[in-house]
Amino acid sequence: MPVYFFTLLLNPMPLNVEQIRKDFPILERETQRGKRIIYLDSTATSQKPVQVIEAMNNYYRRSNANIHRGVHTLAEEATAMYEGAREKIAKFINAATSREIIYTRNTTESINLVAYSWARANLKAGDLVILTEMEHHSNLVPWQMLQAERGIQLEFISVLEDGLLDLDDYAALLDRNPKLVSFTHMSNVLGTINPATDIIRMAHDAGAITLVDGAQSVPHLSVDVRALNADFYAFSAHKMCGPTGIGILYGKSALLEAMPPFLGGGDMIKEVKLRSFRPNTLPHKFEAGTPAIAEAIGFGAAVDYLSNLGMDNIAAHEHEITAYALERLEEIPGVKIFGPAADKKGGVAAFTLEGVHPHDVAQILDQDGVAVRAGHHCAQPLHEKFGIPATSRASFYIYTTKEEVDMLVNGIYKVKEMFG
Ligand code: 7TS
Repeated sequence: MPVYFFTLLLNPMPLNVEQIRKDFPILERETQRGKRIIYLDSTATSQKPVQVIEAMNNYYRRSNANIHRGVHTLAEEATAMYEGAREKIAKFINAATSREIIYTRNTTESINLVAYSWARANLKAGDLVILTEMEHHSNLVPWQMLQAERGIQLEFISVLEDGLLDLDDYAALLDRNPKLVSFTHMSNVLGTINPATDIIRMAHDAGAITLVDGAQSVPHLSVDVRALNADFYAFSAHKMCGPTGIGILYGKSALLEAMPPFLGGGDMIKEVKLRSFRPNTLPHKFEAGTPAIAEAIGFGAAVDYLSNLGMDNIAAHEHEITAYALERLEEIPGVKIFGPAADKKGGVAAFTLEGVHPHDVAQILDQDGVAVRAGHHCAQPLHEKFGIPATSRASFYIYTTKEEVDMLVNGIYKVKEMFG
């Protein structure tokens, strides 16, 4: 049986949430109605601490220049900052070398990079790719596009009623000689933390390679790509205190070396003739054109920020908040929560309220400054599986307090009153 994450957290240090909140200027502002912002939408994007905002500001104020192309002071400084951030990110997920860290725009682009470069070079008609029923659209649509183009087969590990993956179903699919298993480490709706180590080991035993969608795991858990033995691992900066516009594809260097480039242009080449080119070495082979330099630097600052807090401490804080939120939400008659119990999930509570559309719930909560998201959260097939079009979703991060959860709960009681 898989060992679930929270049983592994030993002696975490409590986060000083009051102090942390002072780092996030946005948490001090009020809505137009004069309400304090209760930000419960970090699964969509996290807020940004001053340390990240200042790192990007400083780059533009002091060191702005294009990278890799100049020998002047500013170009060298900018290049060192951009590459320094890559080193920090490599260390953060314990990659063997920063050559395995490819800057992309976001998780979505990272997955598409694998689908375009690795998959188009390695998959042919009839080849099987295994996904799960809980995937975000960004880990479904690229494979559906490849299916239409190449005739690959797609199969999906079932999600059980309690929000966990059906690993017996997975074992049966592995008998069919899959080439790739691509799955989310943590669901953005159910919050389920999937047993990634086991899923990857089983895939390897069956001869498949693995791609992990880490959009929700890297911001919230301590992730070690080498301990997981993941072949590819994708995540976004903006969900982990960093800026929008930058993400990472981690890949084992042997795989990345063998892959054709994705986008063509400047920086990704060693040499260009009128009719041919030689691609650059890793990681630059996959980074065509002027990249998001300020964003990479901001990403490095975000990694420093989270590392200083300690990822195990962050996970423990979120676990405490989530357990409290589930307990309080379950008290409310008519509320149905989706996903597993708190010890098997991250800081997400997706729910429905009987007789009220999730969008109405979100809109009424917003009147009191409580920011939750409503909709299918880019996981439409998962909602279909549970027979609902949408949920309201509250999500938690390092700055979330129990008082904010109480505000959410009070707000839901108010919604119930309004709808009789
Ligand atoms: N995978 C998962 C599990 C996600 O939660 C998201 C974004 C993505 C991939 C895509 O990330 P992006 O940075 O490329 O956009 N999830 C959400 C969400 O839950 N609400 O808004 C975005």
